[in-house]
Amino acid sequence: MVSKPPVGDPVQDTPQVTPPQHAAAGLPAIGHTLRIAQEQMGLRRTARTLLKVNQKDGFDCPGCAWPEEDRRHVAEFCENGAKAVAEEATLRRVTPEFFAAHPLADLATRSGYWLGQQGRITEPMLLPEGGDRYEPVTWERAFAVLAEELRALASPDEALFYTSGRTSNEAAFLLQLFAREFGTNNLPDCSNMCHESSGSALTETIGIGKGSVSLEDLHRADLIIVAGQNPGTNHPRMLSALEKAKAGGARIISVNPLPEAGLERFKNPQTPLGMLRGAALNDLFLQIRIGGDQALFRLLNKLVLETAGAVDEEFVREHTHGYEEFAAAAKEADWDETLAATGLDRSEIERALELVLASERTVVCWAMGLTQHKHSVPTIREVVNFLLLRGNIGRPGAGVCPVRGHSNVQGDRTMGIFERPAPAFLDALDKEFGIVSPRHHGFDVVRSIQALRDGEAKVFFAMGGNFVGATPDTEVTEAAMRRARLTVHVSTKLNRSHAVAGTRALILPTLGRTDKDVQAGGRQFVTVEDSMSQVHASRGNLPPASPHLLSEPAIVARMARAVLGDGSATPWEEFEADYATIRDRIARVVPGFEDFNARLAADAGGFRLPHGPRDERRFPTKTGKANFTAAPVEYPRVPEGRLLLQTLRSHDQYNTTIYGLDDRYRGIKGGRRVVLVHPEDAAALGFADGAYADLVSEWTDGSERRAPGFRVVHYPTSRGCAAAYYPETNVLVPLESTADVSNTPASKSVIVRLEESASA
Ligand SMILES: Nc1nc2c(c(=O)[nH]1)N[C@H]1C(S)=C(S)[C@@H](COP(=O)(O)OP(=O)(O)OC[C@H]3O[C@@H](n4cnc5c(=O)[nH]c(N)nc54)[C@H](O)[C@@H]3O)O[C@H]1N2
Ligand SMILES: Nc1nc2c(c(=O)[nH]1)N[C@H]1C(S)=C(S)[C@@H](COP(=O)(O)OP(=O)(O)OC[C@H]3O[C@@H](n4cnc5c(=O)[nH]c(N)nc54)[C@H](O)[C@@H]3O)O[C@H]1N2
Ligand SMILES: [Mo]
Repeated sequence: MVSKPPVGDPVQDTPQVTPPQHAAAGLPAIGHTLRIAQEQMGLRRTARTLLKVNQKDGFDCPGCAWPEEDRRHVAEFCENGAKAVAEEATLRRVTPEFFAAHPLADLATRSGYWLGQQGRITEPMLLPEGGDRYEPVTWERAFAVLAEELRALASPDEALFYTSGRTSNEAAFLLQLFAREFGTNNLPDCSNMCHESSGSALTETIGIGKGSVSLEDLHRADLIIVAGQNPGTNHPRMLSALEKAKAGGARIISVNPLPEAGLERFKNPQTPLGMLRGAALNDLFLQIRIGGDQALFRLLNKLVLETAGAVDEEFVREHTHGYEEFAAAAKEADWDETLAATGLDRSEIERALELVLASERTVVCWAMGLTQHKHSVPTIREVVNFLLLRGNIGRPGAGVCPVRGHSNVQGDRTMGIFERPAPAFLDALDKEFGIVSPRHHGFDVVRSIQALRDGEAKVFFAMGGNFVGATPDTEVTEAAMRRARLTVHVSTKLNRSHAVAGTRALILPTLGRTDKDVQAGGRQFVTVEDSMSQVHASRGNLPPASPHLLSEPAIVARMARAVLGDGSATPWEEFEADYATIRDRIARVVPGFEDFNARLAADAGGFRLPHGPRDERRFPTKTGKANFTAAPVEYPRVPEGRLLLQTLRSHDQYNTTIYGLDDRYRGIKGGRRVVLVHPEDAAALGFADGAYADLVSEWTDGSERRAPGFRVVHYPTSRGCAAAYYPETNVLVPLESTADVSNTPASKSVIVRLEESASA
């Protein structure tokens, strides 16, 4: 295997701007995919990996959580999935020599893009107390350090175990088991920053925090509303499902402050005609103000209530609770207030209502545009009200569709990665393993940062992800992390979190999805759960990036043995040798996984987990029915001269992993420090296109945060709103600015002012 040399820091942020595009995918996407893949992997590896993505005998794409079609294409991946694969299967390597040449202080000056471009980490590394750089260590020593620090804690609750959503079911199950045997529910995860608001709202209203639709339902829908989601970049394979739905007669409404190219027109790379012409997807584009969605759905609900025969009365009577109170609140919805909150015209809302009333089967899809606001939970509850009114849950072609991010973020939750576990789950776990799990709740992401900041937590362990890169209030978070006694990152690649270390720090390099995993019990596979509750196997086929890597399950098993020692009766060694033995335990603890191994053996495509509302209109809520709710309508109030900033993804990134400096569909090239502002707002604030501005956020306690040097781009976003990329703008999001109930950072509503920039 030929390693490629690391690349130098190419980050010269000089964005070039051309008009945004009006169609997604198609030929440029394929060319782009192959170029990136070959640069990282070479030709042979490119063919070897990309043909195995999402195949039944292959690995699950490490990109998004969108499900696979039952009849798969030869190439069942998209441009951005291919980039995620190439990023992991790269031939570049980060070796002990690399760490010798780059002290911590040097790593801390590098961009996230540069760090990621250095390649796969090859050996475990330790930053010793007082040391200025990471040094190679043996795995034995690494686990001994972990054991030393964890055993020295005054309470197990001084340890934090974070999980990012790529972790397999098997590794996740072991990690939560270890944490609970150790004695804590401190299991924050990326979900806390992502779909936690969806989980909170859905669990309360329909009794389960997961989506209720399958791909088949999307194909059969009459109306699909896509609110607060940019599938052209973040879930490109969803566009095929939307195209198919349209071919079957479905209408699509997109609700978004930005005109996203993927929702305008889709050029399907899997079909020849699609490549040429493409299909128009959107029937109606509601260019909403940031945070206006609850008001929009509330008014639509009022209008449905006022239309004779529009409410599914039988469904409401048989299956729901709280209708009267909700209907009374909805009747109060006010046109003028709604128009102010949404920035829409009356005629646009009337057109939406026509489409809603014409549909017998409606699906609402959403992602971060709905989940990352102060009032996200009531917003999503209002979406549920909207669907319940016309009986659109638990019948074919209809339902709720929160579109998940990370490829196994939903599975990790199912496996018990949750700081507020259900008592029934802990009971089953305790019974199976003869342990006593703590019953008090643990810390979520934001609480974990506060605990580190305040000295309440001292050991931070991350199963993947980039904690300091992904979390809000970067300066506060980094200072908090540096107070830790020990920080530990189980990682495939370098990122910012490795450069922000506690007194001691460990980097534990691990196998990725694409790597072949051989243990004492032979070749292993793992399992994942997609956004539509389908559980299936994932099997890597590449020689691992280095002979020193351990798999994630192996790392947890060895950590558990080192920390718990003879005190644990759990067969950690057996779990490490043969993951089927982990699945046997999952089968006995987690409902829906009965005969786990046998069912996987029978069909590598896996099985769907049960879902009461979807399968039999059974709603496992406190009332035993689907709950209507009646929260007051909220929307952000933005002071004069300020903008409401959303922090979002470009086309060339996967969360904090930056693939390149372009955002092709939005017409941005060669730089990421851009802020998209409506031309008239920019003019009113005195910023020409091409001017440079500092973004200064203003928080209710009077504090301010600054992100300097953003090129102003005049862009057709909704009035009063702005957009800039994450993670560069995380510095602007106050730690305390979170969603009510779910505590998710409000990354999509940051009040900012623009100041002329000194650093053009
Ligand atoms: N290639 C790629 N794929 C990814 C990821 C990636 O980074 N790169 N990330 C993965 C992860 S973890 C996740 S969670 C998903 C994220 O998938 P998305 O949620 O699509 O990601 P964002 O870029 O945050 O886009 C938010 C969208 O919501 C819109 N929006 C913002 N505020 C509002 C609002 O108030 N109302 C409405 N109606 N719309 C609003 C924005 O304009 C934008 O279109 O993607 C997953 N897939
Ligand atoms: N401002 C703002 N902040 C946000 C968001 C936003 O929209 N705006 N979105 C939020 C959302 S939705 C999410 S999900 C979070 C994402 O938060 P995280 O999941 O923590 O972040 P990622 O950038 O996805 O993590 C990337 C790192 O994961 C590691 N990695 C990759 N593959 C593997 C693997 O197979 N195993 C292991 N062990 N490690 C691996 C690599 O080292 C890589 O650098 O960010 C959140 N933060
Ligand atoms: Mo996410």
